[in-house]
Amino acid sequence: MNTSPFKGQKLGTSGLRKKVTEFQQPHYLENFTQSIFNSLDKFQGKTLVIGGDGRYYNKTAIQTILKIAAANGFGRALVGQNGLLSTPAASAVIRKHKAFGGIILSASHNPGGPDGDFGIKYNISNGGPAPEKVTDAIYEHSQKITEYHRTDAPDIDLSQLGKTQVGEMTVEIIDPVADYAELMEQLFDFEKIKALFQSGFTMRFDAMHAITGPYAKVILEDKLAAPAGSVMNGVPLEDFGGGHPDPNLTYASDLVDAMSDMNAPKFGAASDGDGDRNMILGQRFFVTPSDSLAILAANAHLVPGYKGGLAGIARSMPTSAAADRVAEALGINCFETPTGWKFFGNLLDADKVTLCGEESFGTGSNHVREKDGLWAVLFWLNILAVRQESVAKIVAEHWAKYGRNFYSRHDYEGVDAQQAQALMEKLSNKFSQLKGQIFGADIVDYCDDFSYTDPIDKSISKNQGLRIGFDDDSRIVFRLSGTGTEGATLRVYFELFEADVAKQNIDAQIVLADLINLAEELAEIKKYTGREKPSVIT
Ligand code: VG1
Ligand code: CO
Repeated sequence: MNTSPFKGQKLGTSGLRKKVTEFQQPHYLENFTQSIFNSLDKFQGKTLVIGGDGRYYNKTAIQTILKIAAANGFGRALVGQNGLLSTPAASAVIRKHKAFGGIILSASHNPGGPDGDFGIKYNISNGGPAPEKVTDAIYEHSQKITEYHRTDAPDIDLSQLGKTQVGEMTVEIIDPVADYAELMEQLFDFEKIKALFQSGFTMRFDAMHAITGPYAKVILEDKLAAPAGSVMNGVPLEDFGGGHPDPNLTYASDLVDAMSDMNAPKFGAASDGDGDRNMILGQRFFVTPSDSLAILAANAHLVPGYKGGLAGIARSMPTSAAADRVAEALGINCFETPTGWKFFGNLLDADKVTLCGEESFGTGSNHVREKDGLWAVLFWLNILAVRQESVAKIVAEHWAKYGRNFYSRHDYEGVDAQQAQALMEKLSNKFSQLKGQIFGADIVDYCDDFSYTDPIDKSISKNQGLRIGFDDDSRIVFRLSGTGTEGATLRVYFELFEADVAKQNIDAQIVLADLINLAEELAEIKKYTGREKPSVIT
């Protein structure tokens, strides 16, 4: 068998993400795939789900992975037609077909194409991202791998539905949308949403030329009777049309423009490269992901799949505490986890939580074990169909009742990795002297590097972000991204709570200005990043 020296990579929040050109090196993908299988046990004869977000190299990688899976003894592979499966759909397929696990090819919101990014991620039998125990094992194996096993078989036709063979393994090409659409129909009131569209309600969904196009067309336009053209940029392209498939105010500017018009549709939404993120917009109105989670929780009783109540809510640490306030009102627990969906898995499996969310445009529930972009859109549509109010009104009423958690995230993308590391170290050293200090009118309540003990398996995850909190519940969080492929990305998160309705309708950047200035004072962001301002403000 072929072998090659392979420098394994410690896996970030979402598997291995690298430039396409790195994945194209001889034996690179093979060694990594074999390292995944080496870290797994007892999968002989079992089912593996494979699919990706359609980016450049997706199909090539699938052909290789199939041959390695066959040689390693998997009995069956379920592959999305044309190699497509959104991340949440892959999770749904793993669960429905009781697969051993799945391999998802995606670099999520990172740009694609021959010069873009590629990624590979392993999901376990619950449909969720491999926990750290597994990703650490994959890393260990990638460090010592000396050979991989590959069946010598011809490439298969990924476009034909039905069964075929790769060596001893049966491959089934499946409709990538069907299982997922069926699950959505079980959770949401499709009749009511359809009636909403038939009454003249308008929306725009921006698939950003990524994976959700086919899903959105079938579900929104075919099943729910949204007017033709409601889905924009709906054809998946290998390079996402040259765009950056990240649904935020900067990169989803087509949609933001469409929603800013006086005649804008009533509802706008976008998803990312692999379909697990969502951005929610009303007419000339942006809903922060943190608020979206809280609003879904507060209105869950209006949605068939959740009308029995929520077991609990979980949010990542940098996500605002808006959801905590809803949990408190509902008398349920709210868990605070590190960044990354894998930390929700145990809580969901143990029925401790029903809804989960991250400030990075991620929302989801116990229906799968990934965040789910279209699911969030359908959840909003279901609420809008029942309440018959505008997005802006629903949000304003929410703030009036629970208070508003002003929130913003500033990203400094692609900065020098060593400088970013130095910034974090210096800040961390300063932290020991900050507690009790007064800045403006506020006293530092706590400052630490977030550490998390999983309530179920008691595993500990350290160094999950530097945070400084004040006595008025405002806070700043500093983290380095674990998903970038160029240099480092510094993320700075700001939050401030305002109960007074009269002070809630102000621009967040203005309200947060003191905290933003303080972040600069404490961390010397301009000096270390060499940037005058963030690359993305959310
Ligand atoms: C980012 C987000 C995080 C999310 C992760 C994967 O990670 O901040 O909340 O879970 O991306 O999302 P980081 O380490 O870059 O901050 V996805 O849609 O890329 O799988
Ligand atoms: Co994603």
